[in-house]
Amino acid sequence: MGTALVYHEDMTATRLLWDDPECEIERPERLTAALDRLRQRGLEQRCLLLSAREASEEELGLVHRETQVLGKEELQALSGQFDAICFHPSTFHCARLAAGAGLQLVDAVLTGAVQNGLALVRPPGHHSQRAAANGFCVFNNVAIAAAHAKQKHGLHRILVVDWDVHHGQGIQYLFEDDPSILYFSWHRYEHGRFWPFLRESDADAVGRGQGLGFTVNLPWNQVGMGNADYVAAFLHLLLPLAFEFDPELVLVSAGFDSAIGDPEGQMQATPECFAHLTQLLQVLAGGRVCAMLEGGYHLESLAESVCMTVQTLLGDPAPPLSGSMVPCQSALESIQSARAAQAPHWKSLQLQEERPPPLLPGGPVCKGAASAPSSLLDQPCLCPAPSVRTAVALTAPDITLVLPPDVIQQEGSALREETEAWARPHESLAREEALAALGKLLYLLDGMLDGQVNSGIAATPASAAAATLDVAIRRGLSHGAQRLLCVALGQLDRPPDLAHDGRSLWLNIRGKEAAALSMFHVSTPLPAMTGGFLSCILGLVLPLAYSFQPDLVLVALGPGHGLQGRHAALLAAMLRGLAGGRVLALLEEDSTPQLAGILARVLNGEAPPSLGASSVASPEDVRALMYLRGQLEPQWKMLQVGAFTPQK
Ligand code: X5A
Ligand code: ZN
Repeated sequence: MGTALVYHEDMTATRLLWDDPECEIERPERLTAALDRLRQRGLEQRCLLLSAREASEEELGLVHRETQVLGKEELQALSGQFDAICFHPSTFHCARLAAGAGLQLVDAVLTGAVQNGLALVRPPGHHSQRAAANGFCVFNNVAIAAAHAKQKHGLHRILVVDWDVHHGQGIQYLFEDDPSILYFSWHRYEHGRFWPFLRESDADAVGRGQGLGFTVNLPWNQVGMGNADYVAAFLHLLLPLAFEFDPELVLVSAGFDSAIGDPEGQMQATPECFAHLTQLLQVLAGGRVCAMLEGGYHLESLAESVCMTVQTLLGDPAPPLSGSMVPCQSALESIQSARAAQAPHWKSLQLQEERPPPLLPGGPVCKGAASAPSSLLDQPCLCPAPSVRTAVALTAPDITLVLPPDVIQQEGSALREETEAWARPHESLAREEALAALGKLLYLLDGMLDGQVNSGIAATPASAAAATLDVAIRRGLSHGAQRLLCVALGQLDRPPDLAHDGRSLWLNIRGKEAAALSMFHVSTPLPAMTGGFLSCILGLVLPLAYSFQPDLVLVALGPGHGLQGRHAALLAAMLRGLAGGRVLALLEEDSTPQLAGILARVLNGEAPPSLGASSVASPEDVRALMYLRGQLEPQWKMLQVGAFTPQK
């Protein structure tokens, strides 16, 4: 399907003509630095290049009251009428190109010409208001694109994610009473002491009238927010609402002044974080994501972050995040206050705002903070990009029909003697079929551990699923994986003699009750409905996984896993954010080719199908989640959502 890159070099023309320390950071080099880096990395070449066109008067009129063309001498005087604006003779042309680029991108995505894309534009847009330029922004590119998607394409639900470090108050004002546009913005706020110094940037501004709950503000009250804070904000605030909203299109106000090194933002998130944010958004709206550049003033950080975003739009797996994944106290307070402000308007937040239930009686208490493998967590788990993104080692011949051309069908098997040696302790692996399947799995796993293959799918007879998984875990740990995450669905027991040494984290989703037997051995019931499934993924699986920072993920759909195809696809798509996408899915041999096909496509970078309007999590699902959160939060910090202290 592809990724569009919309650009026009004319947008480098507008620049500062007089001294102005506030405006000087918004320079033409922002675009050239980003574009040069995209070229250097071979990313531009992989995109569909679209040359930006000017937006028409009528298109600008979707959002703006009137536009005027001025002579040069009037520009400086006019600039003085606005906050943080410096006009140039070319500004209007550039601004019309910037707005036009957004329109082209939305058209390309909504007509199916591409799956997603990025518009590399100047001037930025999200501060611009109906009749006022503001904060380097002339026309509100994203708002115009949203209005156009509604008017020309008939869309009813558009999610706007504003990850720029400033509050896009322009977008908020334009859509504050519009329930068809869910606007999310995080921003440096410092209790109102940071530009644009607005009371309405705080978490309690939630929209008005019909639009109540469709404005979501997450104010950062301290600088220095990093990867853990940003990912936590997505998992615990944005994504629950976004899934409930079920957008048809995602627009991103992609400002990179929220990245490390930026003089405006003063934040700490590394460029890789934007790969993760992008990947997390790609599970929405069938993957229809249109990103438009907003701020970003540190050229190096900007260029890298743009590359990360484009690379992820192209379907490459996100590189592992560096640094410890522990959100800071101030971030947790902000996330909690935004959740509290939104809770009246969103079912997915309501149940979770209740007091946590007491610990289940008689359950074993989780211990393990002392055994947290801090030294292991410091080790980088970097591997060069594998030549094969996804390989499939299956026996069913009709699988080829549903696979994209770049997914490799693996023929090879591990050596017979070696396979037998691994199988020996397991009675269930004695049968020829089981042994043959194990040989294929071992070969695939070795390819992944050697760095030739990024992700894969293997199958096993149902009767040998547990034993095969046991071998896969051991093989992974003895052949290079430092930290292995195993997400096991259905009747699969944790290998009893697997050490609790921090090198593996076992998460079983099935079971009748939630239990944390140690911080590395967690079970939770499989929720029946979509709402419960989503809160399990966002509230438990991903926070555990992001805290653990695995370098290999096994996801096993064992006997009685009970997972629908679209749910399995979503789980795989989201687990792909871990371990640099090094994910091995293990299926039962009699799984449908449809299931294998959809998992292969998702592991290969395709968007999972959207889940549609979701039901609410059941009280039992919520109880299980709250219980495990209470048990595990002290060890796995990404589970924290703020404000609630687990009972000791
Ligand atoms: C788009 C953007 C920032 C304006 C800052 C004014 N604008 N001090 O990042
Ligand atoms: Zn900004």
